[in-house]
Amino acid sequence: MSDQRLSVVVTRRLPEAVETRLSELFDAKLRESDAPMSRDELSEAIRSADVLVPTVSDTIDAALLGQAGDRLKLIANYGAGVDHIDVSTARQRGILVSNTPGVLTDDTADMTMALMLAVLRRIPEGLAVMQGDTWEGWAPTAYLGGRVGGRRLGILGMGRIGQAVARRAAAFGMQVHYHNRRRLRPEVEKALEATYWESLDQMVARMDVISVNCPATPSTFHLMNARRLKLMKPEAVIVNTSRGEVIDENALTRMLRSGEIAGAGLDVYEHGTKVNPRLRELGNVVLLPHMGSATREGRIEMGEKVIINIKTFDDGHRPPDQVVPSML
Ligand code: 8YV
Repeated sequence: MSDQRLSVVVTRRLPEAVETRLSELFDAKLRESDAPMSRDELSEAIRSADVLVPTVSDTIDAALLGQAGDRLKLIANYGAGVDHIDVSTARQRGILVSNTPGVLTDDTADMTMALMLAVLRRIPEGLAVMQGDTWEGWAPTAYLGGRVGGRRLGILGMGRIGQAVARRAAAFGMQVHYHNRRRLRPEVEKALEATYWESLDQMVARMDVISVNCPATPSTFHLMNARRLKLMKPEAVIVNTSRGEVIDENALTRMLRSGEIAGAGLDVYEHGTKVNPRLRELGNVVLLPHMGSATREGRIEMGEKVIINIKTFDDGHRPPDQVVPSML
């Protein structure tokens, strides 16, 4: 370990146990407010820190990185997705980037299933009736949804989270299909009982449920664009717990309104908190505020990963969860 403690700036409030440990190990500057940092605060942080711990709510772009000076050596992201960080520019400037993969896989996959069930089984409608005290009693034809078992699920992006969704979906009796940049190794594909589609168009056209589980990169931007959304069967639904940018939100909203797509379960949005207001008005969508990985356990484990990445770097090694542009 170096003699001087690393200056670590954390951009958001984190669970207390994580903040305590960060303060024990490093010269940690913790956030006092619940709000995200302003651009000015980020700019100050990036100039004064050896290590920055940002989250998905911070845009670490080339302009910001241009202000970094010589001090900043590591961006230890608190989260798995790094689409808000310009990893290539960071690399050019000799700044390492790390993330927290693995520890939010199961929680995000659970939420994917929760959204799927909520949309197919009309859970929000039932909830509204009970909360509004307007329930008129059981009826054979009331609140009929679609059976989950037997439905064809097409997973778009078969990384850790996609595979965790596949395992859950199989346990629900769904038929699992997937599209991915690279086909899985035969033994993995077999264990997941998943059918690979080289053509995303062909997969989309045949599925009952589409689950978006790929990261946001330039090549996945609007992968579900208007043309592809139109390929979906009118009775199909789409779920997204990944990143909003993968779906053309305006096109999806139009098609949900017109009934060309039966329903959607969304945890993430194309323009962050600026959710298309028309989406909010629809009865066939379930909207969540980016809470896919929001468990107490997961948030602590994310913090532990951040700490290991910083500590390993401080000890003179590469952080175990280093992200390099070729991985994206
Ligand atoms: C995290 C996420 O909560 O890890 C990710 O990529 O999208 C989230 O579920 C968030 O990133 C925390 O920074």
